Amino acid sequence: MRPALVMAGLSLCVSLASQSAFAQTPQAPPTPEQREARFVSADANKDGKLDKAEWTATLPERAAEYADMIWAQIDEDGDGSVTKEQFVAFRMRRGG
Ligand SMILES: [Ca+2]
Repeated sequence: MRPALVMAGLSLCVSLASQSAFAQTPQAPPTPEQREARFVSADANKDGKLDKAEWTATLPERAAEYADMIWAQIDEDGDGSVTKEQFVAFRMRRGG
């Protein structure tokens, strides 16, 4: 293998290693604006509310088993959908 290629490979390894270290660094909690952006992107039919199906579609697979429990906390009044204000307030309480 040519030295230049070895150096390129090494720098790629270092770059990947530092990216993975960065990924493990705890992230700052999202800002209210980021929480609102999550709501807007999850609101598939753009009616200004999230229903459980829209919200569940945003969950990682590992969280699906907790969906009912978490949804009950988000949809505090139990009307089957949440407003942006309810969603952001929930995320602020949860810190995520
Ligand atoms: Ca909606």
